[in-house]
Amino acid sequence: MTDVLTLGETMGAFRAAGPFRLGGTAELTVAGAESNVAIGLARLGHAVRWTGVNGADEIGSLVRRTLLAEQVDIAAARITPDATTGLILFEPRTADITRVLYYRGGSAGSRLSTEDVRRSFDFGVPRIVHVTGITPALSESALAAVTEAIHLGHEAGSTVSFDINFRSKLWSHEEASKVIQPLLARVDVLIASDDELPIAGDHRVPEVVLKHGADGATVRTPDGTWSTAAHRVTVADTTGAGDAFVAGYLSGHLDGLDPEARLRRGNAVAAFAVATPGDWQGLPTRADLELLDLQAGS
Ligand code: KDG
Repeated sequence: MTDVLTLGETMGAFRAAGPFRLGGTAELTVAGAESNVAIGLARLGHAVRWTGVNGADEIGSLVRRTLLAEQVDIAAARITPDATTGLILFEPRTADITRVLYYRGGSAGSRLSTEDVRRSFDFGVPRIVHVTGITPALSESALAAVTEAIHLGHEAGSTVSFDINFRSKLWSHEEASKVIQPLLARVDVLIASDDELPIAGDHRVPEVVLKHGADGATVRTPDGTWSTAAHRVTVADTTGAGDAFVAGYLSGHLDGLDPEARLRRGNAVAAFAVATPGDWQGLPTRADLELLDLQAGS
């Protein structure tokens, strides 16, 4: 059984110690918003499938190897000989500000297609389909893939979750609004940061989750509105914090938690993620979450 299906582009990621223009050493790892969520869910014991396309290259192998090591199912992911795996460069300036550079135009990941999505559903209908607003910005075929994932998820009775994840280096607010708003007609859970919400325009998504960063999060459902504060932790790197929150929130959905408890789990997962440098490295297991509960109770 698949708990969550997510799809998108996962790239090779270089994380420098300082400004790239000075040269020096950089750590090589992988990054991608949807695979960050997948790793977060897998560490919490959920069955997650990630679908994407990588090149037949060493960076593509690193992506696949990393996801396999994190117990993410990549059975429906594809390797193409026609393009190379994209790259993302993270240049940390402060704990809160990281400059991002992309080398992903025409990448293998941007070749994601509706066939990839259909193949993913052949492996089993997921309880949740999770997509983001990054993928539709990559190419026409990637937009078609996201549209198909939402359609198939909706038809099959999966909960469809959409995180706006606006990336200004990929498109403008206007372009994003035009593409994303029609997609929301079949979405059950909309996730956005406060500044991203206007991109959604007038929509009828029943469950809206707002990420307020260090100020916590809010959820609005037909039954009411709840807000919770974020945990106070020493921040090493906020990259991937939103994805971590989403992993925790969706984990709460899968476990049947009430809206407020879902927010609390999202905040707890995000607290672990920001305490460690890297997008996903600090994501917690269930045992880690218990440590946080113990500390709160002491
Ligand atoms: O959400 C963290 C992301 O910034 C990162 O993993 C890269 O997916 C990414 C993107 O496309 O910017």
